[in-house]
Amino acid sequence: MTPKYRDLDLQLDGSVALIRLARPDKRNAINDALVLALRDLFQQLPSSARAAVICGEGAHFCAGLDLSELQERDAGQGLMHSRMWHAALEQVQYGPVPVIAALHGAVVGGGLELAACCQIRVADESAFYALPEGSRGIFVGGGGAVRIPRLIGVARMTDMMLTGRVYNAQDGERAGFAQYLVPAGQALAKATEIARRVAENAPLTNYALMHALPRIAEQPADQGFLTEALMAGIAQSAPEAKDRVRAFLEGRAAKVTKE
Ligand code: 1HE
Repeated sequence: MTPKYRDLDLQLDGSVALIRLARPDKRNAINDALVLALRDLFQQLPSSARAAVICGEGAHFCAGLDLSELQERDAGQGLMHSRMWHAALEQVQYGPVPVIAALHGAVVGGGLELAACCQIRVADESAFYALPEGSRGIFVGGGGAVRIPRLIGVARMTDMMLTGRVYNAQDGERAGFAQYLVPAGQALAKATEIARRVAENAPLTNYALMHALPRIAEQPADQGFLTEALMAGIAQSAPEAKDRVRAFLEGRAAKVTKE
């Protein structure tokens, strides 16, 4: 039986977990209950899942933080609220399986912060990206200050927050928000296709890509080379890696081909 969460729907399709933000009346705005549900869901993902897709119900992926909960918090409560988002989105980024975000409509504020912690982003032509925090008199608090510059650079993020600039889907793909751009209405299908492909990888390879690569990228080069070598040694020692290499050498595995 799959666990149940309020405003968050989980379905298993073979080895792919499909996770849907399900608050369409509020444009999937993320309130405290939903951020905690995200944390719990990723902590308790069924072990049969080898990849996940996250998408939003209705016309938008996610309108960000639920602004109706942004009451008079003092500085300490604001700090703890942001740390709660960090803890939840940490479970998404460094959870058990790679996560592919299927983006459409608004991908804004905390919704963009959620998208930014997924390993792959697929956007359709209706997607648009913004950080309205700047206009609301607040700051990002869901890890966006760390993750978004790694996608698009500090200068673009600063511009978005200072001026309220909105990126459309095409410009957003060029800027680095999404790795794939598809026609309107096709983001979920493409994300699911990618997730099925990712689910076939050796689990240790997926683990290395999720947990080692982003950390290696943050290390000084001499430490990064050593971490890479340790990860490479572990990955290649797995029986599954040996089987896959043997299959190629014996002509039983696909070659690399152009699209
Ligand atoms: C909301 C929210 C929300 C919609 N919190 N209730 N995020 C923002 O500043 C984005 C604010 N939202 C919007 O700009 C628009 O709603 C959208 C572009 C996303 C969608 O527009 P639209 O015309 O489809 O919907 P709508 O009519 O604006 O909204 C429908 C309902 O959802 C309406 O409630 P209703 O009771 O009047 O029907 C809206 O109030 C409600 N709604 N967005 C609460 N965000 C960890 S820190 C992160 C900090 C942030 O994310 S700040 C950025 C917040």
